[in-house]
Amino acid sequence: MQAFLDGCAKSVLEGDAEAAEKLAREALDKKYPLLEVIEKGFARGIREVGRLWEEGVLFLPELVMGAEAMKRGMGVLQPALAKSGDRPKSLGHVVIGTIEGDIHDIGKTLVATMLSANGFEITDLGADVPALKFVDEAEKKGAGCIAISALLTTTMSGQRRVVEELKSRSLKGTVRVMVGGAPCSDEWAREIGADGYAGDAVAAVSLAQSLLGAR
Ligand code: B1M
Repeated sequence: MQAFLDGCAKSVLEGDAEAAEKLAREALDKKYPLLEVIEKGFARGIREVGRLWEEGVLFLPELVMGAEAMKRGMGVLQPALAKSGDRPKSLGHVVIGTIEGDIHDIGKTLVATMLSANGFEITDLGADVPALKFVDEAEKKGAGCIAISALLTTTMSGQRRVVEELKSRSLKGTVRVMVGGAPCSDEWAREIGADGYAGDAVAAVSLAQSLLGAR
């Protein structure tokens, strides 16, 4: 299994989208645990790409190729992951997206998939979503939770704007807010008045369950 996970990471590190897709199909055929394949394989690869890029070893085109390979693999795995949960009834409605100015959507989509697989109704607004749109959509859909992803230190302040907008519409407390993404933390969530922070997709499911009273 470790050799297989290393292969997944390597396909992303080398920006080889064809290899990533082939490995993802192999994971399905061999019924490997999909979350492990994503987190310990493909996501490990993309984080390594990010680290090497930060160190100046890789350049932007290589970062983009790594992300493309990651997305090709995820494109195969995500539909299967979404089907893997049994969903007797909705545990609550979550409006999710990546905040304005930020186009990083791989982690957000993984979180959305896991929430959906675990029984939550999801409205996925995509990436680069204005703060007001999160609140408009939550109001329109009667959602109990807004989940905001931010991967950039320059965009995370948008999460605060969502909380402020909920306050100004007297919805704070009625609509709960969870934040996530690499620069976020428990401390940041407290600072901006969000209801919680989740560090990965599994933690996001537990947090949504507790925020929406589903356990
Ligand atoms: Co960008 N990028 N990027 N990038 N990129 C980072 C985030 C960076 C840390 C890289 C680095 O320097 N090491 C850095 C940010 C530095 C900072 O702000 N301090 C960075 C930068 C600077 C940039 C650009 C500015 C580069 C440039 O153009 N000069 C640019 C910005 C574009 C923009 O958004 N406006 C940019 C562009 C890109 C690509 C387009 C090439 C590509 C994104 C492709 C895409 O998403 N469609 C990309 C990538 C791939 C990355 C890294 C390498 C990997 C991100 C990723 O997909 N991880 C990233 C480095 C890193 O994160 N280590 C980096 C895999 C994913 C499964 O994990 O997203 O962390 P992650 O999600 C996790 C958890 O965080 C959590 O659960 C997920 C699953 O476990 N989580 C949540 C995420 N959202 C959550 C929400 C929740 C709960 C949990 O509830 C609300």
